[in-house]
Amino acid sequence: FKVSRVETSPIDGQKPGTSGLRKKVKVFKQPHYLHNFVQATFNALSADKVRGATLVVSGDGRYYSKDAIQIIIKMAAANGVRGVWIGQNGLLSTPAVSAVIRERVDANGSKASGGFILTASHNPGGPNEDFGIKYNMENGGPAPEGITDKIYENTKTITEYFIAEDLPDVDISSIGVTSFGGPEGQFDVDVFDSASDYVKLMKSIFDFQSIQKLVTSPKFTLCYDALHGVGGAYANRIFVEELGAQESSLINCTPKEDFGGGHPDPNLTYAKELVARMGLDKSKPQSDPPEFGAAADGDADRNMILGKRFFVTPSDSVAIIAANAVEAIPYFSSGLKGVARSMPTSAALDVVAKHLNLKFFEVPTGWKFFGNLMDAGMCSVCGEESFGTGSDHIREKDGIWAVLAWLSILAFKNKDNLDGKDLVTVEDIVRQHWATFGRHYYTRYDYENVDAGAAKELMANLVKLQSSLPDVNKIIEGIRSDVSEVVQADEFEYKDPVDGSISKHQGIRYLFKDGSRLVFRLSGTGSEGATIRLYIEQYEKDSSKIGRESSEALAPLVRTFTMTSISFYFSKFRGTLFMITFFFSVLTQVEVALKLSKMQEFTGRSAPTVIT
Ligand code: VG1
Ligand code: CO
Repeated sequence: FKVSRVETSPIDGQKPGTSGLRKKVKVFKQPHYLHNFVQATFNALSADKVRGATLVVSGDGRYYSKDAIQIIIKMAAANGVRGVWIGQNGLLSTPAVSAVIRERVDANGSKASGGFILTASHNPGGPNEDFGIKYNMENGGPAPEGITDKIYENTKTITEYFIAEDLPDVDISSIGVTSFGGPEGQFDVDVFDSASDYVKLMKSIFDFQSIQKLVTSPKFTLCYDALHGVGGAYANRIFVEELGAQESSLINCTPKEDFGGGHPDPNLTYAKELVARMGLDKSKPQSDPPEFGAAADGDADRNMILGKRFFVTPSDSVAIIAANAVEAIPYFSSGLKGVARSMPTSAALDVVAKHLNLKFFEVPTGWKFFGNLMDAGMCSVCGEESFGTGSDHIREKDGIWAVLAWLSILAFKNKDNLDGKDLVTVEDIVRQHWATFGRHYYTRYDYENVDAGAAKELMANLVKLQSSLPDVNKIIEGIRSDVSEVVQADEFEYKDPVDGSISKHQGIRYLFKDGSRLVFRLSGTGSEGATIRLYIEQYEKDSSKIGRESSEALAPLVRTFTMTSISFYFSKFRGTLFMITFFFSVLTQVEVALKLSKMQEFTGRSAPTVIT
């Protein structure tokens, strides 16, 4: 092949967000759009990570992935890359990319020095929906801010890119190596099985035999919902072939370019079919729901964990995994090096860390901040409130890992119960955890696609308020007198303990004397307008009060809702038991938060778009 130099000019708005560049497919299809970003990435890396290097390119299989893969192959060839590895049909989950970068060695003995992940994660896919791209480094983790800033700078000054226009499209549907000759020698495209490296890694972490005993026990049933994302490419191999689950345990496990028209986000709003099967939808009563349920997002790095008629909050999930890891998961048998959570995630993990005397870190939102801690051997288990959980086995959050972690805990707690005694259920495990460590009531309100200018003003106003705590407390007292006092209010700033780098403006915090927190953040993963996230948390140690509904417990921070919001929720969520439960929580509103932030004044919204 020949190398063509193509003249181009900068395109606005190519700033990578929390997890890469995410835009509508239509935006990505504009001339030079993807090309500029890929070349800007190559130019941001040191030359040895490009020339002569091996790169992974794959993703969740969403619409436009196949075209993007062919473009990136041609650009990699033209930029002197030696080999590109592609998961069959372009499919690799985000955690599998991380695993492949870290673990895979090809027939020439080469390892990858990084990779492009093609996904917009939990955002819908299809011609009118989202596409995304991000670069992961040699450690298998997302590029740190130093690199993503450089990529963005490059997109603002780019004048040219390189591409092997005459390189034929490579058949990525069949496994095998295709070689081409270029000006700098041989160039290989290696199409390999999407699952085998990942499955091998999982088998080295967990005790598959004991999980299999649980899964095949007649007393135990499970349901896994991949929401038509790439998780489906792993679910059959792991849950059915390796662990002996019935095929009927898997739903929506065929990866689709448009996720079947759905929203591949594993929460109680979007994972409808699973939520119904687990007996959490009152309009569809189930006589005997499965013992265990889980769902994944488009790229299978997120997870939702459910028990029979029971929801496990992601903040609790990571705390419970950390509390049980050493006993239940062989990979951790010699102890945890430390644990970490993102700032808006509830402090359930903090309490476990304290009890177990573990190193603990609070980092900004986004997985890239955990990577440095893990590389330095300071952190084993970490998680985010946004349904992300993982460990230092890779450098991404890992949806299937989280499911296997929960199955390991269930298998361990039930090792003597499989014939005879009653099973210890998911709900039992969570309630026991609350009884030991206390409970963090938690909820998140998202205001999606609001006017970007208004969102900025709202945030600026909250920051301005922070200059005087007495004033803040006066305002809050005017809103409600039964809320405890704000003792600290700031914008979260993080100094990386490993490399000393500083990340500013990572969310606005209001910390109350009784341990409650209100956090406000702007999302960095949306593709249109702005999304304001409001996180509300309250800690309860009194064991007589840990069994309440979130709504009841959060009441001092909340109040009666306006009629418009009530009818909104009623029409949107009518029918599900969970939503009925939440209906009570929305009958009360996050009054302090909303009045303090002047949410409705700034955004014109009387209700959030999604509650998790
Ligand atoms: C969201 C979540 C964050 C997560 C990120 C990427 O970011 O809040 O916790 O790490 O998505 O997850 P933001 O900036 O929109 O709040 V994924 O599964 O979309 O890669
Ligand atoms: Co994701």
